Amino acid sequence: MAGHNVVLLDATFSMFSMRARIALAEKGIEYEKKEQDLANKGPELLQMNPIHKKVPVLVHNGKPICESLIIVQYIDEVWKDKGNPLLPSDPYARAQARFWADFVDKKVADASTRVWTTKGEELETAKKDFISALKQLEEELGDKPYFGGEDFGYVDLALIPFYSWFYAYETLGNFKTEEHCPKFIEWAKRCMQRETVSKSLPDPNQIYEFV
Ligand code: GS8
Repeated sequence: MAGHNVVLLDATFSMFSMRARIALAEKGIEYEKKEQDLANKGPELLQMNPIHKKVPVLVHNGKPICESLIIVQYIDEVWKDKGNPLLPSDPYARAQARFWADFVDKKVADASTRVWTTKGEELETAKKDFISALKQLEEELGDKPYFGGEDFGYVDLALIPFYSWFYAYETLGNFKTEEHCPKFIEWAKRCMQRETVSKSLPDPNQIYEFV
C-alpha cells in the first residue's frame, strides 16, 4: 500500500538526495532514512542501484527507484492524493518543467562541481559558467515567485538543494552570487521559508566543513 515501507538510501550532503527528502516531505510521507557511506558502499546500495551505485535510491515496498528526478516524479505520481502536486498537469507546462530540471542537472550541477574542485583558470571558467547558468534560470523565473508560477514545484525542488552548497562554493571560489544574481537569491530565500525545504537541507556551514 502506498505510504508503507518507504526507505531512502540517503547521504545528508548530497543535493540529489535532498530532492528526494523534499519531495517526501511535500507529500508528508514517513520513511526510514539510511545514511550511506559513499567512500565505502554497503551491500544494500550496491544491490538496489547496481548500475550507478549512487544515492539517492528510494526503496518502496522492497523495490528500488533510482535517479533523483525520476524518484521525485515517482513520489508525485504514487502519492497524488496527498496534495501539493509537484509537476504541472498541463502536458506543455510539464515538458517545460522537465526541461528546466534537466538544465539544472546539465548546467548547474556540472559548473558547481567545477567551482569547488578546480583552481586557477579552470576555476575562473567554472565560476563564469555557474553564474551564466543562474542568470539563464533568473530569466526563466522572470517575475514569478516560483518557476512553475504561484506555487512551489518540480523545478524549484530540483534546484534549491544547490543553494545549501552556495556558502561552500562562494568561500572556495571567492565570489558572491548575490552580486551577479540578486533575483536568484530572493527566489532561494523564498523557497527556504518553506518548512519542507528548510528541514530537508543541511546547514551550509556543515557542508563547507565537509568539503
Ligand atoms: C546523481 C546522483 C549522484 O551523483 C541523480 O540521482 O540525480 N544523476 C544522479 N550521487 C552522488 C552523491 S551527490 O554528489 C553519489 O552517490 N556518488 C557516489 C559515487 O559517485 O560513487
